[in-house]
Amino acid sequence: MMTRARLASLALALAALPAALAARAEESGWSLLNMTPGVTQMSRHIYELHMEIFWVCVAIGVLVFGAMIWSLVRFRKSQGAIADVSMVHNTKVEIVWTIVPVIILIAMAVPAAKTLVEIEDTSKTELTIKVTGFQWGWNYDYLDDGVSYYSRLDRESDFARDLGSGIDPNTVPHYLLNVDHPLVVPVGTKVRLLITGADVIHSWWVPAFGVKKDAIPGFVNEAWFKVDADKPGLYRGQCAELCGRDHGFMPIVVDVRSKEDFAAWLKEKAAEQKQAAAPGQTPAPSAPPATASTAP
Ligand SMILES: [Cu+2]
Repeated sequence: MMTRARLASLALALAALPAALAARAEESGWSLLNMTPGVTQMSRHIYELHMEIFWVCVAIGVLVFGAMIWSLVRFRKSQGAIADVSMVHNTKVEIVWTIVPVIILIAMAVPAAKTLVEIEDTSKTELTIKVTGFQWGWNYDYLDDGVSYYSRLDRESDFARDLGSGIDPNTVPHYLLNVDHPLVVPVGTKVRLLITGADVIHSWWVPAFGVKKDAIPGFVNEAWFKVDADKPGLYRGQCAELCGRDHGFMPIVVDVRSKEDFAAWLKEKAAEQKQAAAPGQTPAPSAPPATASTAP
């Protein structure tokens, strides 16, 4: 029999296990197999929810398989165990194995619902960008500023991907993950995306933001993100809905800048596009240019 003190220390050790394992995983590189916490508050909440549920599953797995293996070993035939064929119904046990899972499910539903509500909360956004998925690229419209441009696979990747191009893809930086014109957003700002599709269903996915939303023709889906103030940089994603021949060739790059840099960029871009659209000049194309492909 285990003493009370030993049980208490075992419980303490078990409680500290997740944190200890997480630290170990971080050191060894095994954490790369896990979901990443990302760079937004929402992605962190999704990560925390994922870890909570994961440890619940681990505990259930250990208990269920533990009980099963223990019973198999303890009551084996060679030790003279005789199967009990008379116990076909036990009300007490049935009540317990109904109530306990219900409690576990409710305990998991509460944090899950909280996170879902946060994901759907597009109130109080500071910047709205319309994202339109095309075969095969993305159009970004800064609705309040009249800035609109098309973002597609960068030329270098595009040339290298052609059959018989003679270019070694390993020599192309960020092969198939670079675009010509990234989406530019400011840090520490709640950005709302209005996501739609122009031809078939696409999906705008940037894992570090915890955002993956379908771009469906005829529908406008909403998503939002707010990148941590101390995490400017380049973040990459891809179309996550099989959308045709070049589905694998429509990456996403988000260039997250400081608020000042972003404001300067937006001003410059707006002036540039205004000038391009001025009378006497060729108007800026509102539709994306045809995807250049050398495929026959
Ligand atoms: Cu797509």
